[in-house]
Amino acid sequence: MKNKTYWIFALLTISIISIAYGFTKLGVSKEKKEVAMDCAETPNTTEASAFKPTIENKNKPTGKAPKGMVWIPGGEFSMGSNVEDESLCSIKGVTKDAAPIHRVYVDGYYMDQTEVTNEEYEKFVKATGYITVAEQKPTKEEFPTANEEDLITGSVIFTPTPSAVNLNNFLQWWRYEPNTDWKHPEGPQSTIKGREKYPVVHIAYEDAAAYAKWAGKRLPTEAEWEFAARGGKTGNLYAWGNSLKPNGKFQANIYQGHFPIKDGDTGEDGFKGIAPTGQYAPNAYGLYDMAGNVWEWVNDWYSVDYYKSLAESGQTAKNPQGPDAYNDPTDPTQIKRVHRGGSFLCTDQYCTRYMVGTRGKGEIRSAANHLGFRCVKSK
Ligand SMILES: [Ca+2]
Ligand SMILES: [Ca+2]
Repeated sequence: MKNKTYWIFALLTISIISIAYGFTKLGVSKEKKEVAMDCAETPNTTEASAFKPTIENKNKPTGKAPKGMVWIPGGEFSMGSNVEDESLCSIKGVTKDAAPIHRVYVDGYYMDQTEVTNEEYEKFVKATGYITVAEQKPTKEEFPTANEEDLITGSVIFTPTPSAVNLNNFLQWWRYEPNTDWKHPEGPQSTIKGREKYPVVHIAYEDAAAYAKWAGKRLPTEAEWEFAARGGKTGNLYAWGNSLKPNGKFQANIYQGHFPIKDGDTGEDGFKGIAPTGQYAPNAYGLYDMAGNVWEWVNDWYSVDYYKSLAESGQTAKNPQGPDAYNDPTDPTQIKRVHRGGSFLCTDQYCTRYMVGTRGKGEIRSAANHLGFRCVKSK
């Protein structure tokens, strides 16, 4: 597997993977990366007071919401996360890019209730003939040093390891698979037959944006995504509340068990791997899977210090559109936008980004089998 092609694409896709697991680059010590950690189910919430109350707008549009969408009233809220809360087991500060908590206002909008599904994406492709990035042959311009025979279409797939591994190198459980794309989500022999209601995956940023435009919608800003995910509540850890398993029941499709080994995912939440959309209760706005299942593209450039700059302004940020440019010092050559919500691979052993205030990031032309999107529409 570790031939030249593999590494070319490992490089191509490194940021999308590091998003979900970005702390691999944050210098976490080896001792703390041992897999069988004893993680608290619910992180410390004693500092939640940094959140001020959410104030929803009162005005509502007349008429019905577009099919499959719900009205999100917008308003003023506290955005971001408390670094001390957003821990990876005992490793603090892994999501420091989501701090500090700062005040934001967004206008109201409609939002898709679910992640965009395969059948929805198929309608778009049939109507337009659109070809996704994963289906496009990589070019010499992108990879000037690659051999011609190594430039093949494909995407990245999670591949469990045969046995326990140290979690310091995500390339152990991700592989570039040729001829893999949204129609072949688990590899060239797989299809989306029977997966019509599953979220579309292997979607790069431009693939998501193209669908949104065709549908008369757009991708949410990061602020819109988080306002919606919080469901009008104030300062919760999750889209549904502060307990990961209220009454002992999981509320999202994430990962339980020993990550990332073969048969390690116990599926205690009802699903090993990806699930059809809408299998768990919606949040207070009627949105499904705002935590887990697949990561979701939003429109903002990723900048590690964007929240800091908004907070330092001392003002409520009005309809923030993201920073003017991307900035990720851990990976400065990769052009990235933000992902939100975590995926079916997020676990308290390794990626807690199903927490509602936390952030992900991804190289804009990279995709994987845990990355999709949903759309919004202005009134
Ligand atoms: Ca699961
Ligand atoms: Ca999701």
